[in-house]
Amino acid sequence: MRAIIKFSRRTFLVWFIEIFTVFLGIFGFRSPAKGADKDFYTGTPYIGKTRTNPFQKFYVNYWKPFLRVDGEKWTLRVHGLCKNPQTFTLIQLKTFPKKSQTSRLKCVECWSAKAEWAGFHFSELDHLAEPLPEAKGIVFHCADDYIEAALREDLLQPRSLLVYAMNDKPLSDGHGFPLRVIMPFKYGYKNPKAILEIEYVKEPPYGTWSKIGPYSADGTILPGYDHPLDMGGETRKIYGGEIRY
Ligand SMILES: Nc1nc2c(c(=O)[nH]1)N[C@H]1C(S)=C(S)[C@@H](COP(=O)(O)O)O[C@H]1N2
Ligand SMILES: [Mo]
Repeated sequence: MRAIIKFSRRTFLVWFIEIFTVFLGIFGFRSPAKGADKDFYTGTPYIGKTRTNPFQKFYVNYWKPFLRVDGEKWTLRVHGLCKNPQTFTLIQLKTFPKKSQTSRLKCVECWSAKAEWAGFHFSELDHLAEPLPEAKGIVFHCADDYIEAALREDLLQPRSLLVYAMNDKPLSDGHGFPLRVIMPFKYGYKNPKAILEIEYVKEPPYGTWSKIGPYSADGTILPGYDHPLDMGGETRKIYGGEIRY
């Protein structure tokens, strides 16, 4: 009974936020810049989600439609509290030692799905940027105006990756082309997609979701339940941290 009450309270909150955000969208507070010649990713309208993607086991969600990233023109800007602010092309990032791992992405809304991710370890970039001693946080600025942040310490964990490939293919626009974060011990919202900038800051600020919803700023996966879509969505008990099945 308790579980049912909790669930419906959460459902109510999620619904409330969705309706509120669509309302903001309608009144133009954050509509995407319009332009006939612009190529927008509109796979998900305002925080909507879809499963019409190549890996049907994942939901895809975005904060709002955004200007599709052109991989040849895209550069990752690394700046903020570091000695060597600089930009990297995708080709340059691909010269870092390649790391891949199979890990599960768990959304705080309960579903999860698993993929093989490939990219590089954050330490490669961090090393070149030379953060100042006070830079404990990293902010990710994404193409859809989504913002997430992490402790530098968490990004330096061995299972945290910056990835450009999923299941042996370049990331699709839906899953975060050209570059996203994978931190399997954190909920999905701490895994920002379509990253444009990485900024070193003193302390990680609240991200897009934590600012408006009941999502902790830290985002570590808590003990509770999971509904793995690749296992038929059956309810499974989880113990907190990275899900290992
Ligand atoms: N840029 C951006 N990254 C994002 C989001 C977003 O809205 N915008 N949503 C997050 C949330 S809530 C989840 S659950 C995962 C979903 O990842 P997927 O779309 O690859 O399944 O992406 C995360 N990264
Ligand atoms: Mo999510």
